[in-house]
Amino acid sequence: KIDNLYPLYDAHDFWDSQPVPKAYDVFDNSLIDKPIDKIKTVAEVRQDPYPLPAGFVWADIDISNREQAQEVYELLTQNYVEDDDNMFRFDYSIDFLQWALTVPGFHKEWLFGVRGGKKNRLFGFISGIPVDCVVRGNKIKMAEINFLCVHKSLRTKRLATVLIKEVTRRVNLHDIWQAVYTAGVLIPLPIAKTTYWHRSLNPKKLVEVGFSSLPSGTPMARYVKILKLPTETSIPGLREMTKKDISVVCELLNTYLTRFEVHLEFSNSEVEHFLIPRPGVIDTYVVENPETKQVTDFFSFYHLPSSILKHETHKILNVAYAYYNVCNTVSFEELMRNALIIAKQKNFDVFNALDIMENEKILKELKFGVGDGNLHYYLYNWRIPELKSPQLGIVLV
Ligand code: NHW
Repeated sequence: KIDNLYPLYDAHDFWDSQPVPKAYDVFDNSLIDKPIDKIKTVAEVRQDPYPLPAGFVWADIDISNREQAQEVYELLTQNYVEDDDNMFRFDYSIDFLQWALTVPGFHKEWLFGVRGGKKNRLFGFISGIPVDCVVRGNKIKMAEINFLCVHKSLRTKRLATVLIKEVTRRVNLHDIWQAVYTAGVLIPLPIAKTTYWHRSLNPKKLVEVGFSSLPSGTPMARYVKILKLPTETSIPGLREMTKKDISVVCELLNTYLTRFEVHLEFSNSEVEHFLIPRPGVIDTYVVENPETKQVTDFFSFYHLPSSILKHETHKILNVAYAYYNVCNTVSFEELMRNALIIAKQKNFDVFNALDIMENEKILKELKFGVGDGNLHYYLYNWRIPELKSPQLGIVLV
């Protein structure tokens, strides 16, 4: 029996019916590294969409279409994830949503929502994208599920469970039986619990909006000075990633990620999609040796602002999130310090990172502070023993 961190939890009417590990499961070695459900075929998958409450219909969303993307954007900016104190809410941009969802090989029917009311408005949304995930050496085609959202006026009516069942059905129709997802909430049962860390880049604004507080006895001027970064980067040959770097970066990334118990495997076209810089969405910088012209290291971060919900003048918090970072010729600390310098040059207020991969090794040195937010990682229909954050090599946006 393997003890897990979550021995007790409330009854979960929905999740208890799903192929996810339960706290009361006795971990038996013969059950590990296998699906939880019995093996099924596509022919056994329910053919019709799940029924919705009267007045609501399923609607595929063409996220490449500006108007439909705008509808998803509005649903999410007004109803998506908030912090525990309801001070900030994610504000994923339209460009970001299009980037995150129209990935190579995406299935248009995995991006859908629920419409209803007189104006046929969007009241709910969920998305899946196809990924190749490697879990403790087993390569599995999975769906990465994200952007589950139900309008605030329709909460606690079990609509989320219908969205989840429907996305499961649509994924299963592609002969895919596993999924990976993250959530702040604790449900049955995470493979790991990770923690957000924050590096203040604009400490004055962060204190003003209540994102952080001044350490007691420290005047603002001193606090600002402690957190000051060099204005220029220090790594020779650091430059933005371009298309000619795709195959080298793909090789560097895939090689690096094999160190972790759970990671994705990227194709060249996925590296092109996910890492080539896009204004307001993703930044990637490579280190090119000035003599040999070899690309040896890179860092990347994505742009995810939050709406500031309770401040008179500050309305948007500009947040960069660590994405994939690989170092070979410079120290990880120097690489990430350069990422912070670039983020500061680009006017971000704060740089966030999870304690996954090797991030823990540099967080304190680079003056990140631990946050109050946790992010749980989950696998659907695949059982593994519980992991520690540094064993995870996957970032969900
Ligand atoms: S996590 C972000 C989720 N979104 C938000 O937090 C936005 C703000 N909140 C809402 O919109 C990233 C609503 O509160 C939501 C719940 C929609 C969250 N994951 O409809 P009911 C993702 O998008 C369970 C999973 O009454 P609601 C990942 C809850 O435990 N389950 O609730 C998404 C309860 O079940 P239980 C969640 O508040 C992964 C049931 O929902 C959840 O009106 C999805 C209550 O439903 C969450 N974040 O709407 C799973 N939050 O058993 C994918 C609550 O406890 C699985 N619940 O009674 C894989 C599928 C594919 C498989 C393919 C093989």
